[in-house]
Order: sequence, then C-alpha cells, then structure tokens
Amino acid sequence: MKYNNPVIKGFYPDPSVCYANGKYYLVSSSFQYFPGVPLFESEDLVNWRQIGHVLTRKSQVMLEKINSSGGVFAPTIRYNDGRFYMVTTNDTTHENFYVYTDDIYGEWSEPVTVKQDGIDPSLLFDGGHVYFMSNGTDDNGVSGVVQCEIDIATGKKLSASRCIWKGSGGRFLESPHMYHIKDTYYLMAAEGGTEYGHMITYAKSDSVWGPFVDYPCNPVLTNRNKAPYIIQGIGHGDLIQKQNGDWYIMCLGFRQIHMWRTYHILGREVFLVPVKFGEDGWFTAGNDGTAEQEYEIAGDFVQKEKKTYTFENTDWNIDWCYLRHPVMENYELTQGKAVLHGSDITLDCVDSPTFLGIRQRDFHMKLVVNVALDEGEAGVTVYSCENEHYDIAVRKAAGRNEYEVVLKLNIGDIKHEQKIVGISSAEACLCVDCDGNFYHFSVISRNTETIGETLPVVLGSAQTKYVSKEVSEGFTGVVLGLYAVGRNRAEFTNFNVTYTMNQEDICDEKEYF
Ligand code: 6LW
Repeated sequence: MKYNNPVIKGFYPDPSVCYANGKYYLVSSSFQYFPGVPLFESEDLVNWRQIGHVLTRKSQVMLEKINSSGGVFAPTIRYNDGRFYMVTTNDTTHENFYVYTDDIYGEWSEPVTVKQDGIDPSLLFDGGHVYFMSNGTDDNGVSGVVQCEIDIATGKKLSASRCIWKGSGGRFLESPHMYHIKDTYYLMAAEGGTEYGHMITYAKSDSVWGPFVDYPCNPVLTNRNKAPYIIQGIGHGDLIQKQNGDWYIMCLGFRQIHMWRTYHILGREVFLVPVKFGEDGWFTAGNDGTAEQEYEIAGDFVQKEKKTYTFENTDWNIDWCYLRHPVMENYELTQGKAVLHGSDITLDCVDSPTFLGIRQRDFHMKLVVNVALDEGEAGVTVYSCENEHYDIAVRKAAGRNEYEVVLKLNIGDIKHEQKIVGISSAEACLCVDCDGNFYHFSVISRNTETIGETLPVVLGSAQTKYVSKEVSEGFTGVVLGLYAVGRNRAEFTNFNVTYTMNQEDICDEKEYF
C-alpha cells in the first residue's frame, strides 16, 4: 500500500527506532519541553501512536531556566534482553545519560551518566559487549564519532573513548548509530547541519572499532539538491528492519511553508524512507538517495491521520506539554476543561510560564477555544520561543473593570499590540486560522448567541515566516499554547484544532503568487 511522508507530523525531531515483541518504538527530541522525549508505538512503521514520554520526572532531567532549544537533544532507543534503553544528552548541562525500563508503558529509571564527551549518544549491544558512541572529542582530543565500551549496569567506561570515524567531510557530523548486520558493522551518521544541507552518510567495517570504509556514493540520503520541493533537511536517521525483512531509515525532515518559500514552521518531522541492501553489502535509500513524499510499503493496512484535536480526544499526559519544569499547582486539568493559574512569568521569559502546549501538525489549521478569566491575561500563543510568538488573549483592561481581547505580535525585539477589541464580559471564543502563509486571528465574544452563526471580529493576520526556524533559530517547531499571565484563574473550554487540507494543496504556485 502507499503511504505519505511525514509519518509523524509536527515537531518530533531526531527520531530513533527499535523493535521489540512485535512492535516498533520511536523516540524524539524535546529540548526545553516537559515531559521529555515523546515515545511512540507502531505495528507497521507508518501509523504511530504516542504512548507517553520517557522523562516524566524532574529528577530525570534538569530543565530549570534552560535556554530554548537547549536541554534534551537527540535520543536513541534500543531494546536488549527484555529491557528498553533511551540514551540522550542534556545539552545545557553537557551530560550524556541513559534511562531504562522493563515496561514500555510504565516509568523509566533514574538517569545513569556516561562520562564521554559529545552529543547524540547511541548504544550497540553486541555479543555481550555494550558500546557507547557519540559525536564529540575522544580521550586524545580527536573529534568525530567517538566510542567506548561501557558497563551497562553502572554506565562506567570499560575502555578509553576513541574516535572511530571522522565522517565523509560534511560539517556537523552527528547522530551516529552502529549496526551489526551479518558480519559487518555499519556506522551511519548525519552531516551538513540540520538545515537545508542535511544528509545521511555511512561507512562499514569488519570490526566495531574500525577502520571504517566510507560508502563510495555518500551521502546515501539527502534532499539538499532537490528543488523545488517542499521536503527539505532530510537527515538524522536510524536504520530499522521490518519483520518481513525489508529495511527502512526513519529520519527527520521538514516541510517548507511553500515550494518557493524557504521557511519551515512545523519543526522537523518524522519520515520513513525505504532502504535496499545490494549484493556488495552497501545499501541505498529512497529514490536515488532522495526522500519523496509517497512510497509503497508491503502490507494490507491504511495510513490513518487524526484531523481534530479536542480536550476530549487528547490525553493531558501524552499530547500536551509544558515549558521547562512546570509548577503543577498552576494546572487543573479535568475532563473537557483546563483551568490555568497564571503567575508573573510571561511568555517572554526563559522560565516556566503557565503554558499548556500541543504541537501544530499541519499548515492548514483552525483553532478555537473559549477562555474565561478573572484577572490578568489568558489566551492562545503560537509559540516558537520566548522571542518569537503571536498571542491572542482576553485580558482585564488596565485600571478599569472591563475586558478586552488583544492580538500581540512578538518578533525578536519588536513587541507590538496589533489590535485591541473591547468585549462585554470576561469571556470570549478565540480563533486562530493558519493557511500556511499567514495566521489569522479573530474573536467571537461570548455575549453573541451562537458561535456558528455569528461573524467573528477580525483582529489581524501575521506571516507564518516570522515564527519559522529560519527566523527564530533553534531546533523546535510551533507549539500552540494555552497560557495565563498574572495572578489569575483562567478557564479554557471547547478547545478544537482541526487540520483541513493536505500539504499538496499549498504546493500550487497560484496560491502564493
Ligand atoms: C541534534 C543533532 C541534530 O543533536 O540536531 O539534526 C540536533 N540533527 O543530531 C538537535 O536536534
């Protein structure tokens, strides 16, 4: 059957995947968001269901006031002898650590630290040995893919850290993963940086310590010369064999907001690309080394996609996230309702404002939510980071016992109140529409009779590109946040995000020019 990429939409970068007991499991980076490391399950590699997070306790990860796009970097998931391991870097504290669990649906252990330099750690369980590799500097000061053997019970190094591969010459060698397939060790990595030059390269050897021989046609997978094409930045992947014997790379990539516009807002998403091994032991990937939107996969199943997200059909612990370590007393989350208590911490702070977020997963989107508050300000933020975010909110007017709805555009040092509309009560229905190129903001105040039959008051529009990663920098994507600021109580109800169109719909040049 045919499937479409991305197979997981929205900001879920740096995918890593393993197989255990009839299912596939996938993790992705989470940076400053908590809980850390989203965890997914699949039976076919195409349909993924988030089943939780790996780092669910503050004791497992330090996120206090960490910089945006710092914190939890690229994780690797592996399964060995009945136990799952997730190894990652806290880039802010420069620590590599792993946690483990024997129950994929349960809690994970406290962190075990490994004293090796670098980021993007990975593990190879091989013949009773456990190898730990990362992209960093070895004990002799040599940089590249660095490896040591560890004691998996303690994380202690059993050998020196040695540079085993320096990549194929691209900048930012990262995401090393080692595989022992038949008699050969394959070392796969990413190079080129996680932007438009991103690529996957590999080398092979008879020994886990090398020397490694580069694949003669590196990069094995990249979209760096594929244009005009909306899927870009293909890189950082993990190799996985399906139970029918077919091989795939699960990798990250991003979708430009338009074929001719080099901006991306949804973050780096998860792509599934077929791999073929040749007689000579080298493998190829995708279509002559590029990743396409559509592929065939063996199996009689359909690709399902959830188009609507509500309070009722999402799980507070799975679909939603917080910034850094949340003050949980500020959140009362019940069936069909989120009550947020604001603090003095605003969305501009590198801290933990009262913020309950859900990733934006596609370009064409309509979000509505009812907000009622007593004091201060509460609403919806289209959040890239503390510097770039668009906010629509109900707030109490300064010095008066009246309420208003405000649209605030924050683009770097430019902080602008675009429009203020008075409303006759302390509640309103806030609406955010996205068409790929613009966010459109409007309000339906609650004293109007029926939402469906009343024309909303338009507050304004803002270009999506200013909350893109090309402007805002860093490694995340847009998260739609419900927020409260001020010592207040804000009630959010009737939340609904509906994705209305497919990416193909905005590939049409006519729509932009
Ligand atoms: C991650 C690196 C990367 O550590 O981006 O695309 C960095 N790859 O491997 C942050 O996600």
